[in-house]
Amino acid sequence: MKRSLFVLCAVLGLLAAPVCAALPVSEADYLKAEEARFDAADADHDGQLQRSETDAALTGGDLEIEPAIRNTCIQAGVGMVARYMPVPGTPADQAFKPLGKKKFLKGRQSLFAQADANQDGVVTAEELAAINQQFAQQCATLLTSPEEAVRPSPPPQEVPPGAMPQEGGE
Ligand SMILES: [Ca+2]
Ligand SMILES: [Ca+2]
Repeated sequence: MKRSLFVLCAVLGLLAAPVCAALPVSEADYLKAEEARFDAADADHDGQLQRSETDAALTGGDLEIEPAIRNTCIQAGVGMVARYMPVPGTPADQAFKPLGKKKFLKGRQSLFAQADANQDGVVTAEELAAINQQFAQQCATLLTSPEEAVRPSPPPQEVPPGAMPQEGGE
């Protein structure tokens, strides 16, 4: 884990932004920064990201997914990147529709929630490394066995009557 985290930071470090220095990040700070990144990427200021603008918004940021992993996920059709950073010339690219700010921020929020494994409202460098690993495995699996992609998620676990699960905390 330590080693892969170091490699991740080293790779991201080469791409200029001191990504790992920004972690841990709170959800509010993250979304504020992402909104600023959306505005910067929206070159023609029409509130939507056209095809030429999405790469700038969906790469970089505090919760950057390692480029090699992201590319695997694009090929596997996973996540916002697959839809809004499609491979040029592919059917997904032809079907591209501009990405509005609300939808972009919703996607970023969902990435944050997924990365925040212990749900304390903060994503640490360790949690970012873990989510990278998770995406790497998930996307590689989908690429090698595409039938997994259409399998519905398992039904929620049944709770025996009378056995009330503990909710929340504090
Ligand atoms: Ca635009
Ligand atoms: Ca956390």
